Amino acid sequence: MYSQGLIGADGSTEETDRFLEAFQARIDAEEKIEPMDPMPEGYRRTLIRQIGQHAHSEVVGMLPEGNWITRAPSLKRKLALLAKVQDEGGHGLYLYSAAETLGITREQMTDELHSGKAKYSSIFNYPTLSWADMGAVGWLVDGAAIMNQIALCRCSYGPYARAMVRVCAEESFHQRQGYEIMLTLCRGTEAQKKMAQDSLNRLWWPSLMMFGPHDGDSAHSEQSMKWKIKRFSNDALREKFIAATVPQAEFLGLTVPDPDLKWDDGLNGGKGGYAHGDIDWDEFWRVVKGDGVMNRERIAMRKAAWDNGAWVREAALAHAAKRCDTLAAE
Ligand code: BYC
Repeated sequence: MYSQGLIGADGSTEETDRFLEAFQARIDAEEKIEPMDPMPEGYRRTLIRQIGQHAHSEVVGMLPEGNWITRAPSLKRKLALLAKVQDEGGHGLYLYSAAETLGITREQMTDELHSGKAKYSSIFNYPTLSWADMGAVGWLVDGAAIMNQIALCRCSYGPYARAMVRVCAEESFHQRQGYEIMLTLCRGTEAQKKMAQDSLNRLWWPSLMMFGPHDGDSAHSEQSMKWKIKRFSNDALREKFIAATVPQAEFLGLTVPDPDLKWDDGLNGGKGGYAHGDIDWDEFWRVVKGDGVMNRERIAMRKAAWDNGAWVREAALAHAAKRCDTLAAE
């Protein structure tokens, strides 16, 4: 079924060149690529990597917020947070299913997460220290995720693009519930506003890191944009996020923790934009490579959840096998 995926592996024959050209023509014509379509091996591998990492991010992303469900300040807040965390689990499932259409199994992807071979978003290796972090995660982390994912709704690979439509609708609700928590805190007591400011101080820079390295240091962007897996570069999306989020911080009466941040009319060919300080890239790569504050704990929690759920998977498979036997005997 996936033998087509090997076309182009040696990159040398005329037939291969013709195939690659025809494939690129389909991409340029905005045709969606579907699971049974022939595709270059590099396209397939890039998608497995990105969709797998995206799925892992959703599932690991349940942990920092799951941590606060029992400590939510009211029943309504608890219900909203519970629903949000469940949504993230659902996003992980759509995405694992989309990746499976490319010929990798859920078990293989899980092994890669547990062994550290597959990455997940750096943001989830930061701790959530206060209730205000539930506001800041929704506002900033889901806000950054939407900025990236709206573009992925137009990804050239059909199953990924379609999964993103529902994910984006749910992320919009998440962003709003986060912003509303921030608004409530900022209109509350001095201590509550201070808590909100502290969250923004800790989560602003890690949220900007979610968009990945600068374009010049992004190993995959050029090819991924040619294949229309990615529609915008990492820096372009980061700039859009900053432009959308700074006015929201101002409305809250909070200060973005960047002394170099200022509006500059001359940026973007005269359209204007925010000039800002640079990310601490040493910190980014340290976290991405597994040495953030929470990396070890997050992976240990995921492994424990996988191991503890083994009996459920075994029971479900045994039930399915028995049902097949029964149907075959009828
Ligand atoms: N963290 O060449 P580049 C959510 C890696 S969760 C870790 O630019 P690419 C939510 C990158 O993988 C939503 N690693 O890569 C859930 C690559 O490493 P490998 C998460 C990063 O793929 C719960 C290397 O650096 N969203 O919504 O072209 C609660 C070079 O980078 C990061 C997604 O996953 C990072 N931040 O572009 C709340 C979106 N950045 O594979 C919310 C889907 C880069 O060569 N993913 N790396 O070893 C993407 O759009 C792209 O993969 C990225 C990176 C923009 C992230």
